[in-house]
Amino acid sequence: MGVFGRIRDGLSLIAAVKARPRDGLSLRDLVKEEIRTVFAAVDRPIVVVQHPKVTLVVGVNGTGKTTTVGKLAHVLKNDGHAPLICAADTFRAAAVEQLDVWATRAGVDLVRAREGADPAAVVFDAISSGKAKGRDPILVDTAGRLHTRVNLMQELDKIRRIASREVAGAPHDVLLVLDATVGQNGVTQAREFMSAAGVNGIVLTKLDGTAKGGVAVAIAHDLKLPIRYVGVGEGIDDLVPFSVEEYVNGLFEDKW
Ligand SMILES: Nc1nc2c(ncn2[C@@H]2O[C@H](COP(=O)(O)OP(=O)(O)OP(=O)(O)O)[C@@H](O)[C@H]2O)c(=O)[nH]1
Ligand SMILES: [Mg+2]
Repeated sequence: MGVFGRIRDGLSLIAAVKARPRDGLSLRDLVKEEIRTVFAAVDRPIVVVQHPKVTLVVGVNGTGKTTTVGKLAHVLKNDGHAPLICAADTFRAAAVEQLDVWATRAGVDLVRAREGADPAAVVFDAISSGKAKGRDPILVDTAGRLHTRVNLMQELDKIRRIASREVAGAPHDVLLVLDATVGQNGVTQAREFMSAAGVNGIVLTKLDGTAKGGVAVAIAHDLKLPIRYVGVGEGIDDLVPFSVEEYVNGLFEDKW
């Protein structure tokens, strides 16, 4: 599949490329330049007025939320931060156990509650514990949910309300974890979670497979959301900050 196939939703991108003066550049270079422009326009830093920073990780079932929280704790710890993981997926005991394994791997503490507890209450506990122990940021893993499940979306709302009551401006970061293999469906998921859960950034997982992640351009272009990290495997070192250059080169890896 050619690059234009991968960025189907980027039709206006192609129009923009056509409108550009060629200046002797190849079509490929013009497209690359246009894609860089799209990402540059949405690259804005997160302002944290009050600490600890609270990062909420959300998304539909099985996209890689829990794995991402574990890897992210590892990345941030290596960067000199002291993260704390909060297990706000209280539906299944197995979910907390899975996160516990990741917390141990990353060498960070986990705040958990009994199975079936109110996720917002666990977030409250984690923020209190973070404040008391000087942990920052608080990384909150949540249960997978479809945006159509009103009660589950209200649960996210409650988590957000509690967080903002405890720390001004929290949650500072609401990361939607998207499975790159779902293709352009990701745009729909992102749009829904953006309006229902205040998503302000994307983590694109499973880019180690065949997916090229063309959806990233569409999300940045259509929804003005930045891609913060990409998941490139199941190991602890397999989360990397999104790099526009690597991404653009990846899109153009094969001949077209
Ligand atoms: N290859 C690959 N697999 C990944 C990546 N991220 C997550 N996975 C795998 O995807 C599966 C689901 O990951 P989880 O982290 O449990 O997903 P989740 O979103 O927490 O799932 P729920 O809590 O059930 O909604 C696991 O088998 C992970 O190992 C990635 O970047 N690459
Ligand atoms: Mg999970």
